[in-house]
This record gives sequence, C-alpha cells and structure tokens, in this order.
Amino acid sequence: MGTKAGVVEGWVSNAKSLGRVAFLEVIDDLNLSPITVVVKKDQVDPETWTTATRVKLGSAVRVEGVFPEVVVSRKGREIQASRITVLSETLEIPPIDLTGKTPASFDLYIDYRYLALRLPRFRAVFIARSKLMGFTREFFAKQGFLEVNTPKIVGAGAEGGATLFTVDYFERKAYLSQSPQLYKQMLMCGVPRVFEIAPYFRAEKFSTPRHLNESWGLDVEMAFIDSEEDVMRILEDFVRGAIRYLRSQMGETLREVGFELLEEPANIPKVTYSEALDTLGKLGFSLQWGDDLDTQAEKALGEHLQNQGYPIYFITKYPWDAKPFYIMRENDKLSRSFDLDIRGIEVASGGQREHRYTELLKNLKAKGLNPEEFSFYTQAFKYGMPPHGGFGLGLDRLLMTMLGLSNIREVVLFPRDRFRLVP
Ligand code: AMO
Repeated sequence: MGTKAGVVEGWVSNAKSLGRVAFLEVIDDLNLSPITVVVKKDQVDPETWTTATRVKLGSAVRVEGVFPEVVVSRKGREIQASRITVLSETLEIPPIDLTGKTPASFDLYIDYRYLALRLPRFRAVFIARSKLMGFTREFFAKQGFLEVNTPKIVGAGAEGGATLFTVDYFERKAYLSQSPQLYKQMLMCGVPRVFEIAPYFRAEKFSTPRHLNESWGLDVEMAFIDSEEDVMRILEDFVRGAIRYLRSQMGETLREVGFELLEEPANIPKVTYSEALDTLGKLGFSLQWGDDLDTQAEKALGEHLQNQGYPIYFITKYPWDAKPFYIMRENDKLSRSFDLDIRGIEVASGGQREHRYTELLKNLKAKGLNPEEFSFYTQAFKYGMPPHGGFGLGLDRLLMTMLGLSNIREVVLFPRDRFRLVP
C-alpha cells in the first residue's frame, strides 16, 4: 500500500475537532512548519480521542500512525494518528501565540526564545545561522587553515581599554577577550594559516541595533602574504561563498518566511578612505581627512553604493591614526587596512600587520601603550615572524545583513546588551 508507519514527536501548536475528526498541528524536528495530525474517532482508542480533543496547546506529544501517500493538508505534511501520547503537558498558556497569527513584541520573542523557535521565521533564522557556521568551518579548512581556540580570559586587550570587561582572577585583574588578535598573530610564528570562531566581549555602553556586548566573530590570520590584498581576496571569496551557499541551501525557504536574501554581487569594489570622504562630501557631509566615518556617514555611503549596484564594498587605506597599533603603516599617514561593509554596516575589518619587531614597539608607543605590558606578544616577533595579515568578521552582523534584518538581536539566541543579562 502507499502508506508508511511512523512516529512524530513535537509540540502541539493548534488543535480543532469537527465532530468525528480532529486535527492537530505538531511542530516536529527542524521542519519549518507543523505537520497535520488527522485523528478519526472511529479509528483510535477512546483515550487517544480524548487527548486529540482536549490537549493543551504547547504540550509535547508523541504521535504514532501512518503517513498517507495522498496528503490533503494545505501545509503539505500529514500523519493519520493511531495513538497520541502526551509526554509533557503545558502548565500555563504559552506567552507567545504558537500559530504565529498574533505577533508578540520583539522582546517577548527573546525572553521566550525557546518558544519562538517553534515558529517558522525564528527556526529559519537559526537554521541559517547553523548552516553559516558549518560553511565557515568547511571553507577555511578546505583552504588549508588550522582551526584554533585561543583564551577568552586574558591579561591584555588589543582593541582599546575602554571596551574591556574586567574579571577577578585570583590575586590579579583579568579581562574578557575582545578579540583573538594578539594570539592569532603570535601563532603566525608557528603555523602559516589559522582561523577561529569565538565570542568577542566588548563593554560598549551604547545600545545600537548593530552592537552587542557579546558577539560572535570569525578571526582569520595568514602568513607569508605579499600585502593586505591577499587577505582581501580570501575574505571576498568567503563572503561570496557564504551568500551562494545559503541561497542554494535555503533561498526558497527563507523567501517563504519573508526574508529577502542578499544577492551575490558581480564584484566587490574597493573604495579608498579618501575616495569615501570625497563621495560623502558630495552627499553633504563635511568630514575632515582623519575623521571617523560615523554611523550616519557609513549609512549614506552604503546607500550611495547600493544605488550603484554595490551592496558590498571594501573601504581601504584608512589613516594610520584611526587604526590599532598592530596595523602596518603604508606611509606617514596611511595604513594597510581595510573594512568590509554591507549596505552601510561594517561587517569585517583587517589588514596587513606590522611584523618587524622594532617597528611594532614604535607603533605601541605611538598609540600611548606600554610595550612591557605586551611583551608576551612582542616576544613572538623575535623568532622569524613572517609578513602576515588577517581580518575579524562579525558573524552576527554578516548573518543579519545577509538576511536583510535591521537588528543584530534577531540573529542571536540570547543576546547580551547593557540591559539584557537574562535569560
Ligand atoms: P573590529 O574591532 O573591527 O576588529 O571587529 C571586527 C568585526 O567584529 C564585529 N564587531 C561587533 N559586532 C557586534 N557587536 C559588537 N560590539 C562588535 N564589535 C565588533 C564587526 C567588526 O567589523 N582585531 C580586529 C580584526 C582584525 O584586524 O583581524 C578587530 O577586532 O563586524
């Protein structure tokens, strides 16, 4: 016959009964939408019929039955129940409508993330996230990068003292790692290519749609490079590959739940910092050479380039004064650095590093830092440190921009910001 016996386990999101037939919707596995459970009164034991007609929405159930060859349910998947067992009954009415018909507030979907994960839209986001992580690992492993894990409790920061979280570390003060920067560079004196997927902890006080106090980064570092161009090439291949992969794996599904996936652009142009200032000048911004591109400027530049068909672009050759000590100088004023922006949001930044010991010490001093505090790091530059470079990419920001979302909290299960420490 054209039927197959099987079992479905999941949560009841909807239930209705029409005389002698009852229909349940059960959210199962990682399927985006629920499976319809058809229960016929005269084909099940009385207990199952009672369950089918009285089950509380949200309860966890096991359904035994057959999958019919011809599915009548509009949602496309169906099981004809022979037995239903309630494994765990809901004690309270769930605070989120599990049919998705009545939307909840932004915060409620975070407070009850596990319940939100029963809804197609949230499932899609976090399945996409998991796929992006998987793609990232595979991409860099294939390119000959060693996956590493560096400490998250550290003795010194690399990205500026203002954003360090302090930790009591026995008799000393320690910090939560802002970035693997110092460690990934030290590793360049032992292996030629590394990558790490790990959280950044940053004590940024402001609350914006693109900042979190704990966010996930992809860090890449590669030695024996000729210039930062080598690094930009890998970053470009990675971002293009990630877009292509997600589109091929989930493009259709994501569209069904309302996401407009970023398209892979024909090319990723490189705009120098100076060119960006000129463009912004024409757009009415009065920025001086050396000024930071603030959020408004980034956004305006993003819109301008998007209108020209470039949603993704590099901004290169920033003033050295605007970049961290580890970035190599190009000349007196410029640095060998780059940012990668998507639609006006900085998603990655990197560059070639200063690998010459004495120059590195000069750079530390020029930034007002004490080289002695960094001696564990500078030591590695004494034993044949090759020319190297790399980048740090915000995976949360990449996913957010790829999905066309406007708040980073939508792609992080339990976001940490100034006001959110639980759940
Ligand atoms: P940077 O500080 O630019 O560079 O960080 C790299 C990327 O990480 C993401 N990011 C964040 N995302 C969300 N919330 C935050 N608070 C946050 N802070 C950073 C951004 C950013 O582009 N060591 C260098 C990288 C390198 O040169 O290799 C670094 O940390 O997408």
